[in-house]
Amino acid sequence: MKPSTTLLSIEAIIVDLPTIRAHKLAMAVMNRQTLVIVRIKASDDIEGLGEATTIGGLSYGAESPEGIKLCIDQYLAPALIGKDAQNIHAAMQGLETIAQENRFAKCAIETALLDAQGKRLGVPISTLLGGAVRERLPVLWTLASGDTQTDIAEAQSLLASRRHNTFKLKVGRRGIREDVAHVTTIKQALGDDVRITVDVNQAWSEADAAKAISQLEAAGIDLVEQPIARDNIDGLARLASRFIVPIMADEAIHTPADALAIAKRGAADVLALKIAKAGGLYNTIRTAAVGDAAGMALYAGTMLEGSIGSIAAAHVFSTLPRLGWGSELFGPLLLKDDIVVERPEYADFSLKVPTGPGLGIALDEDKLMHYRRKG
Ligand code: MUC
Ligand code: MG
Repeated sequence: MKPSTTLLSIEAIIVDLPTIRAHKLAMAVMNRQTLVIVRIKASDDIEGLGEATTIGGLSYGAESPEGIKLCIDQYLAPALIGKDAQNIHAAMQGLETIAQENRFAKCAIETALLDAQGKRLGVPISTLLGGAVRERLPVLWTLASGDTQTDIAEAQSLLASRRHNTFKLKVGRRGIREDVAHVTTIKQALGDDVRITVDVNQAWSEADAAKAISQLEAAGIDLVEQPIARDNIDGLARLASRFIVPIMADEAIHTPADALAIAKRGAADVLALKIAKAGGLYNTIRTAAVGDAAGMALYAGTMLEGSIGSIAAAHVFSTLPRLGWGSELFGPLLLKDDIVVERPEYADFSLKVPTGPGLGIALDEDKLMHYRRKG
């Protein structure tokens, strides 16, 4: 049967936005964030938006913003034009033979298809996915200025304004002695009621990790994220069995198959799920189901997306029955400006999941024009 609604156009736009301060991670220092915004148009005139965003060019993963745009322009868009805009599973399955992996690019396309379908049916994406079980998501903030006193002041002001009460510290740029001192000083300054996690972004050797984690555990740190290289799954398993403090897998987990491998080897207590790593919202649900069934706790992670990507993630994470470690969907707050008309709402230590059709957010065309990469 011929579909009644077909895809007419798919555009991938690179957008560069300045950050509010330098964001220092083990593998990159970010003074701006680059988003790839995907805009689809269907034959019924309905538009959909999606976003593919990574961290530090190619320093977090194998897809760069420029590569994502090329993948969409050259391969994914031509394969989708003329296809049924309403059959999202069929559209995404068709892309599997066109492009191996390239999950960030596929995530942006699937998000845009879901946004359009939600607008078409007059329901939010969370409803398309079966319904939200929470209206707001707890959201932490990452302290990553690189300076201990600046981080403490930043945390104290965010606690006072009730925006965040959990903080993730980025470590791994310096030696472990300095890192442990930095984390311990912040933990002591903020007190026992404030949850502190650390993200090493794979920077430590297994021996350094064992040494540092024992000190962090003694200092009362609540969780350690991706301490060692992502392919050292056995090493992660050894750390997870050695320490009480939960070990979270981030770079080591993308797909449902990764979740299964980690579960089989007991390589993590918590999984950092991200819509881009999974290759879309439905694959996030599939990955979550594997982790959940294996008894691992789940965490709504971020690639520091802007508002479109963060809200897409908020929709899917609002539907998961269990989300033990809350979320870090603060990406829009790290940006000085935005390309949407109304920025996401953060209050009471949480992010509101929009209830309007589709994503429930609209593009600011002037801002998009201003910040899109020229030339
Ligand atoms: C990561 O590795 O988890 C998440 C928060 C943040 O500051 O960086 C990201 C990436
Ligand atoms: Mg991480």
